Amino acid sequence: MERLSPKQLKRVWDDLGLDLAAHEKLMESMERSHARTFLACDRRPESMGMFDAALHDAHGQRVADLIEHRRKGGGVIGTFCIYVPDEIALAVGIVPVPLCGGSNWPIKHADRVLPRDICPLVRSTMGMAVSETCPYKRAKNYALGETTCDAKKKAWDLFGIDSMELPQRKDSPDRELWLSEIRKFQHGVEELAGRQITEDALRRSIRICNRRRALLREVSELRKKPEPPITGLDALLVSQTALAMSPESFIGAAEALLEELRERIRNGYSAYPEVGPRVIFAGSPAPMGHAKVHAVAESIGLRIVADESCTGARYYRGHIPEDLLTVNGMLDAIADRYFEIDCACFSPNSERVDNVLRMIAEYGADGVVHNVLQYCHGYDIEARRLDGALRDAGIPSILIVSDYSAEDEQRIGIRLEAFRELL
Ligand code: BJ8
Repeated sequence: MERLSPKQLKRVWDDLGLDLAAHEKLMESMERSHARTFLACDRRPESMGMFDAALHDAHGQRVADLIEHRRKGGGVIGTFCIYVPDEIALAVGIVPVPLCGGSNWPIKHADRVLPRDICPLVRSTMGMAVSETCPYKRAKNYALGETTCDAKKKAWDLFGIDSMELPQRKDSPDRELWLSEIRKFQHGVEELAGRQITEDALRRSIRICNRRRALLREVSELRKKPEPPITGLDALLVSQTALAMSPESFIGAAEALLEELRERIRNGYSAYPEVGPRVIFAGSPAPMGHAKVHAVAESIGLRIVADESCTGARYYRGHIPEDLLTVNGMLDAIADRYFEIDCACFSPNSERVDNVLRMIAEYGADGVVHNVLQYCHGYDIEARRLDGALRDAGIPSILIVSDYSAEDEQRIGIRLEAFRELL
C-alpha cells in the first residue's frame, strides 16, 4: 500500500486505541537510542538505510500495511519466540509479527502488573501492552506465546495469551510432543484463515523463509573475512528487522546489502576503522530497540564477528528441504528444523556448546562475550557450562549481565576494555 503521511499514521494509531501522548514518548525514546547507537557510527554501508527505515516503520507504515492485509482477508498473529514456525502461518496468508519488547521506556509501566525482578524482555513487552503503546495489540488477530522460560510462560498465563507447549528435553517422546504442537498450530492458523494449507502454498512459504535465513547466513559468512565489511552492531539491526519486515521486502533489502558488502570486500574496505580483537556475542536475544552491549563493545574496539543468540545464528541456522511432496512431510521437516534450535530453555542443551565452539573456529574469534539479560536464569546458568568448555579450549570469555537501561553502560565499557586488553 502507498506510504502514509505522519498525519494519516496518527489517525491509524488513534483508531487502534493507542495512548497517543505515551506512544509519542516511546517513539522519541526509540529514535533517540537508534540515533545514538546506529546512526552515530561511521563507515556504515549505504544500504543500511533500508534497515534503519524498517525500524522506523515498525510502529508506522508496517502496521498500516498489515491492517490493509487484514482488510483484504489476510490475518496477523503476534509471536514472541523463534520456535513459532513462520512457514505454517504464511502458507495460509497469516503474517507473523514478533512482539518481543527491546525498549527500556515501557518497563516502568510493566511494574504496575508484573514483579520487577524478572527479565526486561518480558517487562518491556508487557509494558507496551499495558501502556497502550503497542500498535499490534489491536492490529493483530491473535497472539501466541510458548512455554519456554518461567517468566514468559507465567506472563502468558497472567495475560490470557495462548501458548505453544515446548518440551524441555530432546528425546523421542519430546519430538512427538513437538510435532503434535506443530500440527495444533497448523490447525489453529487454518481456522483463523478459514482455509486449509495446500502443498503448493506451504512449499512456497518454506522457500521464502529459507531464502530469508540463507541471506542472513550470507551476511554472516562475509564477517569471517579478516576485514569484516559490516559491524556486529549493523548485522544485529539486519537480524532484528528480518523479523519485522515482510519477507519479500527483507529479501530485496538483504540482496542489495550483500552486493554492497561484496564490493567492500573486493576493495578491502572494512567497516571498522581499527583492527581490534574478534569476538562472538552469545546468550540472550537483543530484540529491536536493544543494542546496548553490541554498541558498547564495538565503541571500545572489539569487533563482534558473529552472534549466536536468537537475534543472530540461532534464528537463521538450518534449512528445510524444498522438494517434499506432501503437507505432512513438510510439517515433519519443519518440526525437525525448529526442534534443532538450541535455546537454554532446554536441558540438557549440549549442542549449544558445540555450536559456539564451531563458530569460534569458523569466524576466527579470539574470545566470547556472554550477554545475559538480567534474571534470564537459563542463559545465566548455562554461561557457566559454556565457560567451562571455553576454558578447556583456551578461549577467554566475559559475562555481562544487564538490562535495557543506559545506567550501566560505563561500567560495561570499563569491563569490556579490560577484556580487550586481555585478548
Ligand atoms: S528461543 S531465547 S526467543 S525463549 S524471555 S529466555 S531472555 S528470561 S527470549 Fe527466547 Fe525463544 Fe529462547 Fe530465543 Fe531469557 Fe528473557 Fe526468557 Fe528470553
